Amino acid sequence: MSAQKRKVIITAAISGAEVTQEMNPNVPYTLEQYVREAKGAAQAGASIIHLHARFDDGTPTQDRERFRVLIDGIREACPEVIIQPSTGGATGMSADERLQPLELDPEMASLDAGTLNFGGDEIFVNTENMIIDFAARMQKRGVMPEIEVFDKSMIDMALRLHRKGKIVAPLHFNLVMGVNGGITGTPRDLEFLVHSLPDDATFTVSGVGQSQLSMNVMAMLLGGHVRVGFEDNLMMDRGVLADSNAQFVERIVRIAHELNLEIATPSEAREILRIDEHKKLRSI
Ligand code: KMH
Ligand code: ZN
Repeated sequence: MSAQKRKVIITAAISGAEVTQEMNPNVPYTLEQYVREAKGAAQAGASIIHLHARFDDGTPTQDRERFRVLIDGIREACPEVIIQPSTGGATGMSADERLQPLELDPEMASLDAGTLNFGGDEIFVNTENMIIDFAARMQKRGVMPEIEVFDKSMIDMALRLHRKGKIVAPLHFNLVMGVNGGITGTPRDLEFLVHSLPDDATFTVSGVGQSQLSMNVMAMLLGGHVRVGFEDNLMMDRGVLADSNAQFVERIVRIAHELNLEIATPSEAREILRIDEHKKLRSI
């Protein structure tokens, strides 16, 4: 009898808020472009779409109605996929602005677990009270947080808030490696973060720029899940722009199969992450 293979969840972070079409013309801005990117990624094997919204001219926005249009369009093209709006938005946005997509009752949303230098004069602000408030709003709506950490101290912050009952289990982390101002995207640092997580937490790994591929592969070796996409990386190789988010997903699928792993479908991803347990906490 053959042993069951471990399933890897692939998240596609298709747009981000910082990258532009000047950097890679395939970054989506319009509804049509978003649907193209989400559908391609989902067909290639992504079960979660991490979503930042843009207006047609590329301006990042957390506007609820723009999210509604994009989510409806993506859902129509790929009804099964889990859509995970960002509550991080772009640097400089207020908390109220960032919280808007929660009003659409998504299954998941990102929950950033600390403040970070974001390069130059940019600061990505997430005070302790903001984290508590964002988590409470998610819990009230039954939205599962993906806890975004950019450094080890953010894991400690999230676990402290978990012990205080402010962030509830099941816990799922996204370890974002290699952000300018965050922890480096090296094997040593990724191991450090993974070993700092509780045994029953799930985790996915994002690597910025060139570290995307190595961090993704290491994530699979360490028992984690994988995030790819334009938000983190625009290049397939040195000097070679990626054609689509799907291209990154396809590469991970190939490597996962070589590593004797299977790719989780959206419904398997829901089970692995135990999204339902968060849904049940809904109190409004
Ligand atoms: N764009 C960054 C400032 C998230 O999606 O929650 C924040 C970010 C994290 O991308
Ligand atoms: Zn994001």
